[in-house]
Amino acid sequence: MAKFVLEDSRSEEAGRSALVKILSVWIVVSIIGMALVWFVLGPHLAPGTMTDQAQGAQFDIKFVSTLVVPVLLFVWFFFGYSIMKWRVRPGEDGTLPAANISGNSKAQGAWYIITTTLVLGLAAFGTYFLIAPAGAGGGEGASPIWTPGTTKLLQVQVIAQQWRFTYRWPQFGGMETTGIELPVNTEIQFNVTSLDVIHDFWAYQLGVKADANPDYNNVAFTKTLATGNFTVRCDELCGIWHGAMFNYGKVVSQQQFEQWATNMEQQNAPVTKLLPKYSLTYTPSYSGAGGGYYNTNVDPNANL
Ligand SMILES: [Cu+2]
Repeated sequence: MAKFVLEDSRSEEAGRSALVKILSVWIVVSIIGMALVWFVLGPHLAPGTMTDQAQGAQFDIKFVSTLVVPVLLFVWFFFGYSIMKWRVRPGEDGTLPAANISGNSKAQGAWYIITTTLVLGLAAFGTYFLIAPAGAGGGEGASPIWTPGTTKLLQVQVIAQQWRFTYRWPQFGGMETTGIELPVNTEIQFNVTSLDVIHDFWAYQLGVKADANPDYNNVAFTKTLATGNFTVRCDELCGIWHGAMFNYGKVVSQQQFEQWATNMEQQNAPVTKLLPKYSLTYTPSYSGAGGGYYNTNVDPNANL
C-alpha cells in the first residue's frame, strides 16, 4: 500500500495559518452579525415591550440570540473551510483527517471548556433573569415566590373552560366579562383557574403565561408599560376546539379603563347577582358544560 504523503496544506504549519485565517474572518463577521441581531432584529423580537415581563423576555431572547451568532458562524466557517481544504481527494487515505482530530487533546479540551462555560453561563443567566429583576410573568402557583412588592394591584381572575376565557373582577363587584381591558402603568395580578380540563392562559404580548388547572389558583403578575392590543390564547391542548380558544385584549389609559370597568359593572349587574360568590376556584355543576358552575358543596338547585 502506498504511503500517504502530506500535502503542503496539511502540514501543521499550514493548518495553523488556516486556523488564523478562519479566526480573523470569523471575528469580523461575528461582530457585524452580533450588532445586526442586537440593534436591528432585537427590538422586533417577541414578545415585545408592552409590559415589564415582556421587556424582560425580549431582553433574554435578544441576549441569547446575539450570543448564538459567533457560535453558529464558527461552526459554519469551520465546516466550509474543512470541506474546501481538508476533504479527502481521490486516491487519498480517508482515515487521515479523522486521525488528526482524535487524540488532539488541545482541540478536545477547548471544546469541553467552551461548551461547558456557555451552557453553565446560560443556566446562571436564565436563573437570575427568571427571578430578578421583574419576575418572569409565568404562573407561580398558589403561593408565588416572586411578588411585585406592592399591594396596589389590579386583580383579574382568568376562568378557562372548554372553550373560552372569562374574566372576573373582584375589585369591581365580582363582575364577569368576556373581554379584557387593562390600565397602563399598573401592576396586574392574574388568578388563573379552570372549570374543567387543563388549559393555559397565554397573553402573548403581555409576556404572561400560566396554566389553568381545575380546582387550582395559579397566580401570575405583570406590569403594563404601554397601551396596545394583545392576544390571549389557550396553550394547552384541551379538546376538539382548543385551536379556537382565543380572544383579544387591550391595554388602555387608566381613565379609559376606569370608564370601561365601571360601565361593565353596571351593565353586568343583573348577571353578577346570579353568579356564585367570588372564589379562587370553582367546581363545575353536575349539569355539565352548559350548566354553569358553583362553589364546592353548593347545591345548584337551591336557588331555583
Ligand atoms: Cu383550552
